[in-house]
Amino acid sequence: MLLADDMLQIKAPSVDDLNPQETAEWVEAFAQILDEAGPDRAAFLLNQLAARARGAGAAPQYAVNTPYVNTIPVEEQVPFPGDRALERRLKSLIRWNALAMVVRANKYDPGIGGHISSYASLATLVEVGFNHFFRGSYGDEPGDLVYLQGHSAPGYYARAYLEGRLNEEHLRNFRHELREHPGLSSYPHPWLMPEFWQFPTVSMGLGPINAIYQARFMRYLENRGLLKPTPRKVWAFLGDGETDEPESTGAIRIAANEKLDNLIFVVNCNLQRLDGPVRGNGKMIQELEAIFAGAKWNVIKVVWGSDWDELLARDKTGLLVKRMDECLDGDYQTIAVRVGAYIRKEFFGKYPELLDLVAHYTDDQLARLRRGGHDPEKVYNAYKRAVEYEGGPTVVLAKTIKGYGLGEAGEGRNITHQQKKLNEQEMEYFCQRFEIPIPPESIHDVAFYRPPEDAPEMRYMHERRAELGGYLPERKVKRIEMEAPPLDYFSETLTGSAGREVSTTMAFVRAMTLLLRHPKIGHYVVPIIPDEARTFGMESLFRQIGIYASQGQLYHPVDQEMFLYYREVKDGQILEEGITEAGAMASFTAAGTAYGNFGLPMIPLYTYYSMFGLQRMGDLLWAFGDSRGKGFIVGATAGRTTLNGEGLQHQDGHSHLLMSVLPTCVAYDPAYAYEIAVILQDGLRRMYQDNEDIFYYMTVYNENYAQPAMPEGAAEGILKGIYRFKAAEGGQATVQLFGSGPMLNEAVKAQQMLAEKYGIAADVWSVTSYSELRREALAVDRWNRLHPAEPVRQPYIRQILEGTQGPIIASSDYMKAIADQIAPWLDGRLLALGTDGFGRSENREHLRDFFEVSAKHIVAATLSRLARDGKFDAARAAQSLGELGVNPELPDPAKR
Ligand SMILES: Cc1ncc(C[n+]2csc(CCOP(=O)(O)OP(=O)(O)O)c2C)c(N)n1
Ligand SMILES: [Mg+2]
Repeated sequence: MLLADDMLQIKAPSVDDLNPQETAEWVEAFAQILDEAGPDRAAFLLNQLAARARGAGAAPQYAVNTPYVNTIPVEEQVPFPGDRALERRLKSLIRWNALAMVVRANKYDPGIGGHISSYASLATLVEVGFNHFFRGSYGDEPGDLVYLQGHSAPGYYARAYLEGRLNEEHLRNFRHELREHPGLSSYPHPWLMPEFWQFPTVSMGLGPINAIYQARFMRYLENRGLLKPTPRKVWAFLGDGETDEPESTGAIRIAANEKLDNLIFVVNCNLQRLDGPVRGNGKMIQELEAIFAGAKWNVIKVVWGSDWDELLARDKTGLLVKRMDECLDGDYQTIAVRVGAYIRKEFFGKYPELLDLVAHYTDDQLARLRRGGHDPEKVYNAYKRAVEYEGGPTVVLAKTIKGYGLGEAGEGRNITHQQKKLNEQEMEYFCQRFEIPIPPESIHDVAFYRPPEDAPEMRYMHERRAELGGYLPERKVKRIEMEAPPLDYFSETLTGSAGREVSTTMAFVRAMTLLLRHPKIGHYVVPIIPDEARTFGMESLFRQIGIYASQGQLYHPVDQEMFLYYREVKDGQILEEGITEAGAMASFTAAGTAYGNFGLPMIPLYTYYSMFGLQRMGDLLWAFGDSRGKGFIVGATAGRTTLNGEGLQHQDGHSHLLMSVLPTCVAYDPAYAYEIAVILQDGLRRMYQDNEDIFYYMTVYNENYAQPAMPEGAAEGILKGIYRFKAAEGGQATVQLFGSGPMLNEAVKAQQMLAEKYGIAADVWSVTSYSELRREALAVDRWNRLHPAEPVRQPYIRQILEGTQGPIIASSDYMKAIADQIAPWLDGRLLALGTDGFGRSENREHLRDFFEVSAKHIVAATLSRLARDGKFDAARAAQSLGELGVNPELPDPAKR
């Protein structure tokens, strides 16, 4: 306990004590300093000694751990300011209603699920927050942002029920979202309950990483003068099991580096996850302390309740702390469920002195010694310190018992996570233990209970929330009032490049630059890049709008003499994230939901290396959709054959397939600069002018080619997903060539080859979005299915192709399944070419040959298909393959 404040404990040296008397003198001298000059001075001296020792090669061994006791000593505690009795009453009622909600749901709908035990362990941790800390608002400014542990949702519903924000029908309809009455979703889902839930936290690990970047984004908004600074905090409640997800701890350094003292993590250390103990053989709180302290977080451990204070005070030899330190989590879990006699024997009985220490305690008293996370006074003090702490983030590690209060029904058991049914005896026990005033027959019915409005606890609850600025969780969204710039605003990208060869990446950067300069909305734009700005040709933005750095630029940049130097500024606009696609995605989430959280219509444009982005952050994207996030995601260096040289792990030929599964994602694979401008403009209109809760995905490539001017009237087709780019010259086309991204150029080349070499007329179409075409067609099909007596409707893809002839040969830089999405509406005419299989390190020409998507392969596929259709001589088609340089006997690239 010597250095609890310093968070460093010097481990016993590994050599034997050669001079015990000398050691004793040193320890005594130190104790005297501690007594007379206080812990700060003592720690200072130790640090001085340690520095000297290190300099002399006598470095002490360090462990980033303090003893297994509370960080805040009793003498530093402040008294609990609330009404303990009323708060206990409220908490008990919430406990009951949460439990009743799950038990009832499963009684009438077996197997419907729900969780009891997580909230049971968390109740004190969140209730102290609700009664004393979580701000609903700061006047007319938004208040705290609280990420609640997802599967403890019944507890928040139960509180909202007491608050009168939900009614009994809601509670009865927990997990019955599709029935008559308003239902409650299983977990926090803003998509499903847009006025209640703010943050979808249930996929473990996403809450913590999103909370970190949320806190940072808040600072970004403040530093850029877009948001008034207030003492608002971001709170994230997470499970101890959840901390095993890499996302939970993977970004904690950022929080410390950015000095996010607006961020508080609370880890509910009930020592259990779903199957069993989190660290049966270890100590989760100590492990987390080391990780967070090592990352320079302020760590506050709340291990023991007040009942232990007296014992610890009498423990003059440090033996009790030693026992606390050596007892493993697996044993703590066992102790939690056993009777007092067991605890006496197994925990205290290890040392006779400890048995003496508790000799005057009854078994009952021993069994009731509480853990810190169930003691409001300890929790209050931890939160108070966390809120007041300056200069960095805080983590509160609170020890609790999973299923607290469930008794035999599951307190601390390994099965507790999935306990959803309690028998009547168990429910009676619960009601007794928490003094729930409902008659026995109502227990049988699993009735909910809400005291009359004028009951003291109800008045207290409302008063507390009124004082803290309103109820939580709540999602209040003001309509965005923004006028999207007209398409003309991007006119320079619409008129073509006059033969100059530029990539769509450059075209996108140009369009983004124009947007950044827009007088009304430019300042809302948030360019987000995980360390590839130079790859994408965005470095001019460094100078133009600066890289956000909360502390400015404290060093002389190596390239300061250059015009485009690496310029970090406090009010910089670019979020340069470093190599973390997940972190960048969390920033994108904070920015893309700022319209809801802060009433600021931020427009994030997140550009990443397409292959690395999506595969890593799929779950974060799903949560982004759930959060009703808006913005543009740009997959750059796209395409399995366009990104040359890089190879298998770099070449993306499938992100469009992955993106197609996200219900609110509108995905495009544009070929030309003007298509990008049309998509960007319409995205701004739909998301920020018409307030649609959708987001965009667009792939851009690094192949340079001449950008044509926008054909008249193409905009509608670009947005719907297809338009005729180049009709056949001279005569009706007998073949239709579809192309996307740079492969549209291959289709144009193929069109020319077909005409010149084989006298075959083909139309060329630019397909900007197979997924949008499919969605529209599915919607039309659905309408037709549900209205069998009405005249049949045609999907857009059929309307646009009406009157066209011949097979359709589609080529893209993506897998064949992308084009196959619209096959059901093409009457068997579609032949898709694509880049299925692993990529290779090669140049574009060889890659396109290898994957059979180049112009010559499009020609070969056309002839082959025409031959099969009886429209072209089969022998000549076979011979043509040779002429074209297509070797039909090569192995299938999809399998190589
Ligand atoms: C990514 C992910 N994997 C699995 C689950 C399923 N799951 C829900 S709760 C849970 C156990 C949680 O344990 P812990 O984080 O310790 O929380 P506790 O319930 O103990 O408070 C699991 C595995 C999930 N929600 N998310
Ligand atoms: Mg747990």
